[in-house]
Amino acid sequence: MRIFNKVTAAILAIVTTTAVASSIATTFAYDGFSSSQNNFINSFTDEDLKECAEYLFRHGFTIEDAERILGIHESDVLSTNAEMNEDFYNPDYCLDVPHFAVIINHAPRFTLGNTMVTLSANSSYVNQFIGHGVSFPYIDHVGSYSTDSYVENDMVYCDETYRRVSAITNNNTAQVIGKVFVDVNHENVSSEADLYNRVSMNYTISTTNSTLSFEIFARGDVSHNGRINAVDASILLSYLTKVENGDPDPDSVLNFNYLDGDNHCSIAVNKIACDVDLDNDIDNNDLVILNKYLAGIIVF
Ligand SMILES: [Ca+2]
Ligand SMILES: [Ca+2]
Repeated sequence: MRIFNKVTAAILAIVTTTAVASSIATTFAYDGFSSSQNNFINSFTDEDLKECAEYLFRHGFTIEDAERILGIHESDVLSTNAEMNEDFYNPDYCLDVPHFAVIINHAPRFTLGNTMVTLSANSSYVNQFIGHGVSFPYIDHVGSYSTDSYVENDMVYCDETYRRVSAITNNNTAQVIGKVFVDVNHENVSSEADLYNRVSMNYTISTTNSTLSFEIFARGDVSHNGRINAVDASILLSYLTKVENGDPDPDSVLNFNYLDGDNHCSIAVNKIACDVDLDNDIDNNDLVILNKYLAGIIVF
């Protein structure tokens, strides 16, 4: 209930901002911030929220940005938290933003030799696949990657080949090994769940100790619940704040359980979704871009 609690705290805080800011015992003046910024920070009683607000001001976000990202003006925030048993794939509609398939290796330490993955779909549902290398989950990875997209008999395909790609030493948690852009034909795909069901994956792997699977996410949907809103920005903000502050387990904010009782490798999948600007890294610019999207300044 981590994010839910934060957002709840944020909403409660804004209701009583003036009174709370002037009376709570833990009010501090933060070096380098304006009095308005200090009042905003001190409007939160939750220490994690204070740190998130400080992060935003250190990185040049305005108070208006901070209010939006922390969910204060999002009336539907409380009903859109994945930790409240949201669907993993929304069954009602397909978001009109770019989608990506991520290929997940469930035991990366055992992956040696070549791994070959083919995604396929009927061309009435997917116009094309475009493969992208993913480097940051596999720190210190070695090996090579190639991709090939083609069309045959009303089917679109994407062949992904990973040669001698090895994972972090002794790392045996699920990792995303690759990312593929899924060019969705929105006229025929009815929902996020429908899109997932229209895509198939086959693979071969050189060892028998590991398996692969795939998931599909929409750009900006960090929580993978089929909605893009302040919850996603709040999760990304929490992750970035924990990384910058040296928290020992920043990945914890990306870990969710969904309506079907599975967490769907949520840390691995959601971490890829945190790369909102698609530059193969997770940093402050991802939050800048997501904030601009939420403010209606840009579209994905
Ligand atoms: Ca979301
Ligand atoms: Ca990025």
